[in-house]
Amino acid sequence: MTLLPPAPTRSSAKPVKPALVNAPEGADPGVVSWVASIAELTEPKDIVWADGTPEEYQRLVDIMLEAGTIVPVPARPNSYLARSNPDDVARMESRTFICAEDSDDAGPTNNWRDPESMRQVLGGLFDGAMRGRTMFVIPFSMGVVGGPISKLGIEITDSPYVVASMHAMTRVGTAALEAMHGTKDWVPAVHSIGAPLAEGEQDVPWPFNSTRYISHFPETREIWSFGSAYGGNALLAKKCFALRIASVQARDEGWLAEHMLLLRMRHEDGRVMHLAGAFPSACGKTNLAMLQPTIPGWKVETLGDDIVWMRPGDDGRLWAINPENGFFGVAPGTSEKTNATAMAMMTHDTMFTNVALTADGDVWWEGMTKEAPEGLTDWQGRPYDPANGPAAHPNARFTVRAEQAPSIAPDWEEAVPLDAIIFGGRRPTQVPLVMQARDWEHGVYIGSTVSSQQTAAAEGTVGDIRRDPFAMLPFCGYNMGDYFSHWIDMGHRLGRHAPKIFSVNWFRRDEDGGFLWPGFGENARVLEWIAGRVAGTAEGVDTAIGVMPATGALNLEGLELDQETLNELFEVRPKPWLSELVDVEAFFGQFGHSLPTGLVRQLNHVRWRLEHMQQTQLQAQAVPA
Ligand code: GTP
Ligand code: SPV
Ligand code: MN
Repeated sequence: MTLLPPAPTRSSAKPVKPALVNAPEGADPGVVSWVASIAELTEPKDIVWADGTPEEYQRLVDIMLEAGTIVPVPARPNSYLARSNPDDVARMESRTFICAEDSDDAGPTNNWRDPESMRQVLGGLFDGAMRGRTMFVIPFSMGVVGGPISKLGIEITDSPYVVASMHAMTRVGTAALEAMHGTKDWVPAVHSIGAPLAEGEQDVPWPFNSTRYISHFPETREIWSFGSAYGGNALLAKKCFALRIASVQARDEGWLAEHMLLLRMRHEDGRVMHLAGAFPSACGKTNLAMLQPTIPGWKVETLGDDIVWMRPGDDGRLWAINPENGFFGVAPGTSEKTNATAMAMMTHDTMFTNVALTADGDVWWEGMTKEAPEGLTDWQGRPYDPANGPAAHPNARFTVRAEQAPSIAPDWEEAVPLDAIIFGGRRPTQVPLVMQARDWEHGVYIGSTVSSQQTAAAEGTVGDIRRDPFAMLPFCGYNMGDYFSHWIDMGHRLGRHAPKIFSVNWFRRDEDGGFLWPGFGENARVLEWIAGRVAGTAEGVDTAIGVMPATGALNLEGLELDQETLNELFEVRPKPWLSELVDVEAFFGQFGHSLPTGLVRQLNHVRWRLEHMQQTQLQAQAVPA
């Protein structure tokens, strides 16, 4: 990695005093001079190097309590509620940029900016941006420090909320800093809320700037984020590094960085399956990762809920880790019924953001209980009035360390060999409950054509259906046409060791808008069929769009689901599917020459099968009874 000088500094810049940089003894000189250069640009009042200790966490909490950024949640030990500014509540995809030298390397689905002109813009914005504030330097490791699939980074930020969140989400501290000694292989990430404080100026509880730039420089592996303190905009280790920059590193180094959950499903008779699953934001990864099976014999162990890094091992198999250290999960919809594991892990040491507060000092959000309790305070700190909208923001979140999940696998920090990969989205029609790809290339086709209803995780109109290939549309740091090719190449490399690929859809609806499938713990039935397909014991039937469970192959015991609903869950109607392919073709078209021919072949094959189905008036052959 070459560390280019940061965006042009002011000509009047004074060198930063070594005392201000305040570097821990033994810090790599390259690290120290980079930190000094950022301090010179942003002019903080002081610099604190994060060590990741509980004492430091407590200091951050005290700072935030004092500033009014957080309030205690008395019903839960060591838990707090942060209320963000209503203009800073989700990822901002329209302000997320890939600054590759060549716009072709960003591709048609990313916002491209010329690196040089972006450096000019950032140079202006970051100039003096931290005046009057403390600059925190957060050395961190994604994956265990020194692990074979792990990577190092440093985030600089002026937001204590970001530092506290990074404590939970990554491995912060001295060990990571020491691992950077003598290497340039770490990702520099600079974040500022962009709200300098003048001498004597009173701060606000959630300072931010409505000018936003979440900028990535894939060639130099740099991240610069300005304006927002929320989630993926500001916790730069997460989407910015572990997906956008890491996907570029993965392309160059022969591995995969994906927006996926990771779980182990274990039967008491000894059967074990490792599964990774890509679903767009707020489409069920955390819930599936913590699933409590409703069918006897099975148990799910959580390995990760949002990001997976995968590398072929010496044995030819694909090995996976969760590079994160905690969960930044969607609160609304989480309840004892839907995700008892998540409820249990949030009983203490949790940072909540934008949830409601009850009269007796506990948190609440839509879906936690049927009725809203009396005397609620909404996420903006007002007495709850339904006329103002929901009590909790739809993208309200909880932040906890992974170790707090009762379902966490005892060996969750180690790599596991993958057996299956699933793709899913929110599709009210069309897409069946589950199907298997005929082979790897067909699986890549399925991944590349994932589409889903928009959720509140990013700005945009909730409910609009959009293509979100591999659930990576907002997170791929390079041209997605090249990304599809990289996936196809990975299949050639893995050969017979490649994980099996599936598509799932928990969100198909009936005519009245209700979900056809009960979801949550019942999804274990689908995972059981997938495990059976991997083991070669479960029956499947080939249909025009993929392999579906044969009659009787899906375990429906104890589930009250009538035949009509079941038929609907698996129904394949050629006409709407053929019109969907028109949309897929248009989507593929924008990639031009970078689209791998394998995907065109797959598209034509599916179309041919659907046309044949239409001509022969065949109904979907595979409807499990
Ligand atoms: P990000 O953290 O944004 O990447 O989201 P995620 O993919 O981890 O989604 P999460 O598991 O947090 O679920 C988001 C919403 O979908 C929550 O409100 C869940 O209650 C709901 N959900 C999850 N699984 C199911 C399911 O099987 N059926 C239904 N109907 N809803 C589900
Ligand atoms: C997502 O939007 O996919 C998230 C939340 O996991 S954030 O960290 O804000 O990106
Ligand atoms: Mn996510």
